[in-house]
Amino acid sequence: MTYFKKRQQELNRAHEALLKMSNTELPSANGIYSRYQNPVLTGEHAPLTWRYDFNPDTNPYLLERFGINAAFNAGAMKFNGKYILAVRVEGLDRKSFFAIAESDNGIDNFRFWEEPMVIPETEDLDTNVYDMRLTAHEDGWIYGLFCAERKDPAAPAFDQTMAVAQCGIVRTKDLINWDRLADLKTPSPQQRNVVLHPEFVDGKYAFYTRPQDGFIESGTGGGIGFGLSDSIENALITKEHIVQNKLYHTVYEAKNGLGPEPLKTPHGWLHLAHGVRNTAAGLRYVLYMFMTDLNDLTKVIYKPGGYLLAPVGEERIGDVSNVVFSNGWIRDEDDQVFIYYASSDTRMHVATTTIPKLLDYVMNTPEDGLRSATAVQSILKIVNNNKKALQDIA
Ligand code: M1P
Repeated sequence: MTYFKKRQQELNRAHEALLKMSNTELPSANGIYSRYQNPVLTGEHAPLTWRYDFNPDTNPYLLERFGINAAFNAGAMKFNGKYILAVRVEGLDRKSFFAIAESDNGIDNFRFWEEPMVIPETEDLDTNVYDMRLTAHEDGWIYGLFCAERKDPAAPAFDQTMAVAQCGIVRTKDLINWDRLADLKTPSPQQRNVVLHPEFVDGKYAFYTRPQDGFIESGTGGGIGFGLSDSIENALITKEHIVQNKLYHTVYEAKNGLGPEPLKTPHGWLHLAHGVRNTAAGLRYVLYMFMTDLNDLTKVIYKPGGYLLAPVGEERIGDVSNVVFSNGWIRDEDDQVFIYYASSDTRMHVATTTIPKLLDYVMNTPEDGLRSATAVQSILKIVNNNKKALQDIA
């Protein structure tokens, strides 16, 4: 057998073994959700046909021609009975693009479709695109809202880092053919983490935004915002209302941003978001939840204190360490919920739970009293309740 053939076989064998690897639910310590043993997607899951030229004449050593660095921050939805992820795939060249991966059960055997997504551009060409949120809107379209990043035209010649992030919008009916609409316009110079609400509000399109002064630093801006637009083709928000602000000495002290589209329940809209705080070791990203009123989307009615999910073990290590980030979850017909989250801007994981468990968590976890003394009071309340509860059981 030739060197080429042998190497091709070995590449195929290892890749198939990775794609067919099953996942195992891990015991849940907090009872709220279960993690799984393996990531559901990594850069290594990218099809070999994207990465290698399999023509022995043009690639006799069968070298990798287009390396993939990471697969993370995926939007999610159920489509034609499959669990679909719209993954942020990042090449070795640091450019991200989107690609769909699907699985039959949502926890393992995710496979990328044959080709990455082709996203049309506006006249203002995108340098980098990432973090797509999928929304099946009641207008009948599936929307993908993502961050479109370009070099800041105001950057001085020596500065190669200043960038402007805006919200790009695409829509589709089949997840294959995507139309690009105009970028969302808002009063903020920077927008990331924009999410489209699945229902019309007062006959308008409703957006969750994240206004910021700078590309990295939130500055005087920040918080999870909310705004309405008459049109989706030329989306324009003139007034942003802050729903969830950054708050001193919380897990969202430095910045926050909404994750996936919210889930409607009889009690209110369930939201998953990320919160960021600064530490001596750099920024730390965790996931947290809150609930808004069914009739007033700007009114937070429950906000459990602290985080829902923080990076543990190998999740803590990667390209941008100490980060978990989620922009996709799927609620099944039986109210099972699949939370897709990325760790350290490197790989994708799943955590499973149910709507009743999330409701219980969001509605019954003590709020952050914002002081050490109030934390002790929260514990004492539980301890005192337990004195009676445990006596009743005994
Ligand atoms: O590197 C962590 C995350 O940083 C950004 O999120 P935010 O805008 O909230 O700071 C995004 O670039 C995100 O993709 C990334 O995971």
